[in-house]
Amino acid sequence: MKNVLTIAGSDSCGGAGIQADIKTFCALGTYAMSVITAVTAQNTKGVAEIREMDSGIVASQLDCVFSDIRVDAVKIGMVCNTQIIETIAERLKKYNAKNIVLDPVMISTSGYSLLNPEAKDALLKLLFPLATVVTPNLLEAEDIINRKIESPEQMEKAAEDILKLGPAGVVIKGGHLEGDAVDVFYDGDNFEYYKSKRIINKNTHGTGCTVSSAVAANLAKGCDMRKALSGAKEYISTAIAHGISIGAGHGPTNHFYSLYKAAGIETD
Ligand code: PXL
Repeated sequence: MKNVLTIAGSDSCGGAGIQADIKTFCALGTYAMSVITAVTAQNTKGVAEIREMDSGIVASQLDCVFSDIRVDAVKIGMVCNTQIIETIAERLKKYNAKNIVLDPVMISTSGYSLLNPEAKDALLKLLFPLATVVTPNLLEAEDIINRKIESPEQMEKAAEDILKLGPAGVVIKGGHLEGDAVDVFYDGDNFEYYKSKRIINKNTHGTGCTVSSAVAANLAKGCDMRKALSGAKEYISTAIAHGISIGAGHGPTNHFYSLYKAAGIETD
């Protein structure tokens, strides 16, 4: 079995962050480990409060995992601040981590800041160059390149610019554009398009976390990048189509749809 590590924040309502990542790793048949950067108090309606971990305990969690266990892939989500980013970058280099999927989490869908705005530079300078692939959504990509993206052509140009920051690959998730959900991947050689029908479902909490974790799990299992991305797209499409209606706001996606279905457990 392959081992996958998430470095991210905890989501008390279980749909995003660490919880989404662990569910995804397990659903895709890998062993899940977690380094927690922050605890968020939130539900389907939004974020109430955040406590960032100090960078010492982040370092210690990383040391414990990497000094003992083979890590086949790493997913990075919410990283909070410059000190935590510096710690993660230093440890990932020290341990020669591979298959690093970086989801540049900045603002939650409900509008709450998950990255100190002053830490954006550190995220781009220290973590982007270590990434096998970065997975911004349209809004995050706009924030990274400081301009609007309104068409697939502009997504390609944005992917070129983001690649210059040093990751080996970039996938810009176009779910926020109108029409089909089209993701654009670029690795400096070719553009690849990943299309899926838009699924109308309000239960989309944790979608970004889930996709990036699925890519990490697939890379850990030895898929090449194209297979990892297409498999992740397939997994998230099913998880959104069968999203779970809990709470008054945006419920989570359904990480274990196949398992629940096989067990005869009603989730729709
Ligand atoms: O989807 C971004 C995200 C990442 N990490 C945590 C979150 C969220 C969104 O709510 O709560 C912990």
